[in-house]
Amino acid sequence: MKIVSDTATAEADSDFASSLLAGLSAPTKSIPCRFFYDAAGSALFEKITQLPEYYPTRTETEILRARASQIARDAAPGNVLIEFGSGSSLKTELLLEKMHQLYAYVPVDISAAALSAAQARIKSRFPQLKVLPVCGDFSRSLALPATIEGRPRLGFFPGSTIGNLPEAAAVKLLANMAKILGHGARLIIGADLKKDVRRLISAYDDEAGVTAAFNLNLLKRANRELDADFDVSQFDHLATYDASNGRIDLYLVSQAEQTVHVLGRRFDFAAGERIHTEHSHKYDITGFHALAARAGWRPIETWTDAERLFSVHVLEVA
Ligand code: AVJ
Repeated sequence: MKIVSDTATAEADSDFASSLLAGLSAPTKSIPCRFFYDAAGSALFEKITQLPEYYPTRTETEILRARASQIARDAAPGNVLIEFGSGSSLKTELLLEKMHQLYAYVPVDISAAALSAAQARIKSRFPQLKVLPVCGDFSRSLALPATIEGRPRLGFFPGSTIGNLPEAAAVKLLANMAKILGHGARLIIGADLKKDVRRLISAYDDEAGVTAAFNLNLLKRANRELDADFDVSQFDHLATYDASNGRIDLYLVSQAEQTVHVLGRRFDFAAGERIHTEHSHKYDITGFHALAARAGWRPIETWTDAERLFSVHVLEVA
């Protein structure tokens, strides 16, 4: 596989160590949510997407299935589909099935392993399709393959992954995507919608405890990879809704006063003390359009499901 690489992957190994030490040293403890996705965490996330309470994946998939033909019809002939993050095979395949005019599919991911898995999957389903993987960090400057120069571009950023970012960072990422894709490009992006708080919280605190296991896996991962000694049974999963910021927050709550060691450093926890592990922002449609506009995107279309649980937007670089 030909991979356009940058320095980001080489830094990934020490990233968990330095981020965890920094996050646990701060007055308000936190661990960045990107560390959820080791092999165990990715498997747990797959299970989350199947949960009865977790509506986003199935709702977005339903919207894309209903709109795939329209998306294909609206796409310029000879265009290139550029997916930011390559983990969402089913949703991508729904588009690729209909986009017979596509010049190439360009999955962009920071993980070379995730990219080659995605490439193999897409190649076996669509043997004729040109797949041009790019290994790199799409929150930084990133070069697309030279062979797609001058071709119309359609970006794809499903999953409401944008919701992980606070407002300023979300604007920055969307602006960077506009820069990567270039003038006149379009972006199909999924954004979870505001709704009844109980419904929101149950999506992040399911009956079967899969989201709890997903959250607690951060501590297990630290034990596996960073010689940490978290007693995982002494931490609870907590999901709250912060109405003023319009977001779900995930925490790990220390059940007791305890001491933990990570890479030889000592961290003290008070009973009830929290480690913040994830933001998941929820939007209304006008709010999402305003956010996109600040990043240089003009809304073209917005689609939702009948229950208005989730939204998919088509944006164009203004
Ligand atoms: C992958 C960021 C969209 O925020 O809903 C699911 C991650 N965390 N359950 C989300 C997640 C807990 C998910 N995103």
